[in-house]
Amino acid sequence: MSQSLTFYTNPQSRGQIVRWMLEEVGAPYETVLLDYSTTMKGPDYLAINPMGKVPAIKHGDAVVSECAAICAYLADAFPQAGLAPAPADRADYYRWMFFAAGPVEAAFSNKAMGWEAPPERQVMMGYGSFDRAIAAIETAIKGKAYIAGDKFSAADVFVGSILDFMINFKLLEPSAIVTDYVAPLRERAAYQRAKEIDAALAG
Ligand SMILES: N[C@@H](CCC(=O)N[C@@H](CS)C(=O)NCC(=O)O)C(=O)O
Repeated sequence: MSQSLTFYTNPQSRGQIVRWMLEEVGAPYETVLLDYSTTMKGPDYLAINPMGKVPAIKHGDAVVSECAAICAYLADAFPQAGLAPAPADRADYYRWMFFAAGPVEAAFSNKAMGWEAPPERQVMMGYGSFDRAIAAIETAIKGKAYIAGDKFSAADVFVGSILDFMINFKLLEPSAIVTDYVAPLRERAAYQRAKEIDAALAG
């Protein structure tokens, strides 16, 4: 018998990344909707994610939080979906997923707050500057449909979502390189299903 799969989210959150991944995986899952100020900070959910943040998943007894970790976990837990390269071919897959989850996330968060390190301090910042971080991502996607090898993977769900998010929140004016990469991802049936589900839940 397959293990239960529960998705903890709020439709207006980074949970949209995991919703897209879940729709790509295609396995049945139950959604638990949480409210920012009440249920997300209640003891039941803090036992799932002590940060009191969404998203998180529970798969059988395994709990995973952090969007990138959830995407990578689901790709491995459901190999039949074909969303992770073979272990020997995961250099770009790990590299760019971790880069987007760490340095790029920090770069856009700081930008959203209106802050950037002065040039002489950028040597200390994991992302250097916002523009440097985006330029690095562009080297990985230039002229390519997928960021890791020649097949769509969880890395495209995560990196594509981060780019999509920055564009939607007007933190990034997309270059032709970024547009050429993101536009076909937005056409995917699973992406569109996920967005429709969250839009309907957000009301
Ligand atoms: N690093 C986390 C970030 C999760 C996060 O910040 N979620 C926000 C919504 S987008 C949240 O739950 N905020 C509620 C709070 O901090 O109280 C991830 O990638 O999953």
